[in-house]
Amino acid sequence: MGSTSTLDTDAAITDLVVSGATTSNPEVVEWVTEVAKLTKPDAVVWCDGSQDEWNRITSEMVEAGSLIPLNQNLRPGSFLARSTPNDVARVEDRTFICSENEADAGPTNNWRAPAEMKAELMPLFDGSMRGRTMYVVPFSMGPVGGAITQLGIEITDSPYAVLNMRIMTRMGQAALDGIVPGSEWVRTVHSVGAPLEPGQDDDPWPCNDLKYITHFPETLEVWSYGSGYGGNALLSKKCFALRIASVMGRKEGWLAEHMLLLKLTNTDSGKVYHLSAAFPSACGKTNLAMLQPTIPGWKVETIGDDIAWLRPGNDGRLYAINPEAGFFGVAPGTGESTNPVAMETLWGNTIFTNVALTDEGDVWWEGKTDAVPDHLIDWQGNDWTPDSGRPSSHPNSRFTVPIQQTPTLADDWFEQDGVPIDAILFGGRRATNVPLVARSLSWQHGVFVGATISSEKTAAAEGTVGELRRDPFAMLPFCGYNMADYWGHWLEMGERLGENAPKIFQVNWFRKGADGRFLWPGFGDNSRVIDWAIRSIEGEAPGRETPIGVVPADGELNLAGIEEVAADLDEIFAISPESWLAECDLTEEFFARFGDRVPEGLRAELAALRQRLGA
Ligand code: OXD
Ligand code: MN
Repeated sequence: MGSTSTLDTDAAITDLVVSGATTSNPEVVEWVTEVAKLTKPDAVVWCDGSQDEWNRITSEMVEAGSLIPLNQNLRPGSFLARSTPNDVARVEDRTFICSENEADAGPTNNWRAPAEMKAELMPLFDGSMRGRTMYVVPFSMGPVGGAITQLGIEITDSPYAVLNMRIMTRMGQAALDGIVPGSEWVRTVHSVGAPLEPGQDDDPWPCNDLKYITHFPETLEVWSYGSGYGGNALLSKKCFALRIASVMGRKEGWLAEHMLLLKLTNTDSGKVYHLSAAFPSACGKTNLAMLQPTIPGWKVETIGDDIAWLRPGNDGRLYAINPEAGFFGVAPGTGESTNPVAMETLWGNTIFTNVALTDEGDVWWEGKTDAVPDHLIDWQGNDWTPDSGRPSSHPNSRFTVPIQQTPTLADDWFEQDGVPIDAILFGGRRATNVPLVARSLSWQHGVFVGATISSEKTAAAEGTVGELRRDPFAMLPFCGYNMADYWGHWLEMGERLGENAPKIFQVNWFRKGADGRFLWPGFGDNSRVIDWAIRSIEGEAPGRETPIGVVPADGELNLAGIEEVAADLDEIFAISPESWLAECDLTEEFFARFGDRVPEGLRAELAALRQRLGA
């Protein structure tokens, strides 16, 4: 291509961007122009988040064969998308933190120098949107103008990503209007990496075998290439709201966490509490976010199921928002019996991805109902029967649904400046050692607990203290900087909050008995644990001190209606000093990975724990 034609192309592209621009902020227009000149789309659309826009994009995608409209009587306003089998989940080995210094990414992240990564990426993005429409998606994480809220823009060539972003964020003109010259906002660029030649037929799910999910925390940028799926493509979620935001929070004195948020109302006193909770994946976070208590005395309402941003307020307490506006939940295992609230939430206006299609034009997945349909079209578009010998839906199949459809949504989700947090729970999936609940002895001890959360991988590991997978704060794949510095930031937050700091609890719903059976019923009965935690904060359930924290004293845990569990309480709360000391050795090994960046306070907690265990 000669220089004249490049100039012509650049001028034409600039015109495409500028003619449709819905902001006069030159910083935004220049950035969008720059990305368009690089990626060379055929068209540019500035999204406004309207229903008309949704209708237009869904119609175009149905026409193109990328979305299947579901039966409007059974699942109004809803669609099914099927990805290709090589694009079904987050790709952690292709996820990079590109800080200037490798040590700032830390040993738990893949690192690349920013200039080196940009040099590798830019040739891929060059022309990557040819033959496609480039969408400019402005979005707000949190209520526009809120004290904890942040703004961003995603540029994407995936209409599927646009639709999902409209559900998952407050997307549209109000967010764009909030991005004023000189303000801080996050720039995210996404391309499926599948340019089209003139006349070339498109794939229903375009993507590239080569994938890059890259984060530039010092310049607040995300560049994602090659995948159209979930967290790889909806850049507001894990990329911005966790990896980039965790770095912003450290610099600016707040926290970006992989936590659900709950509102609890004591129906006798009317007193309201708020709780946040971090759990690694596959620990029932969405179920807890939609908890239906099995004991009287509490009303439990949902604020968030995945991400919380927390910031000290003017009164010195820690305030939290759910920065998202939708759920991107795992479908399999979500069902009438396990999570009726989620099933009600999914009545319509939902995008389903990689689940099965019923003969009636509705969706189905493993665990949705006890009865299994006789015939389905599976997630790959093939006939399926119960004898097929394979699941009908991909294990990581998803629903994307507006949070405002949740029947148990708390009005607090709308709170402009968030809600004050009373308690923080840290949970893992542990068959052994970790009791049902224990209150931390101090904020510093609670940070130690969060830093050492672990799960036992397989049944083979049961009964031993080996084979622990550490997932500190459930942030292992999501912390945008050195995990040890992150622990230090949490310790500093505690110093700043002082007396106002929320109380920290360790929980474990998954302890098993010597006979291999789960000791605790879980699900709605987890309300009994929360009930004890709140009463312990109020001083009504002082508990019993053990080496690892304060556990419920005899009679403090409400077991009305599940009296049979009383027989297992000794096992549920058993603390074996030998096993715990062995676990301390593993913690020391784990800390050693971070060298001298581990905060002194956490080393002190490890030493104190060993001492309490009688070492
Ligand atoms: C998620 C995850 O999808 O944590 O929320 O992986
Ligand atoms: Mn998550």
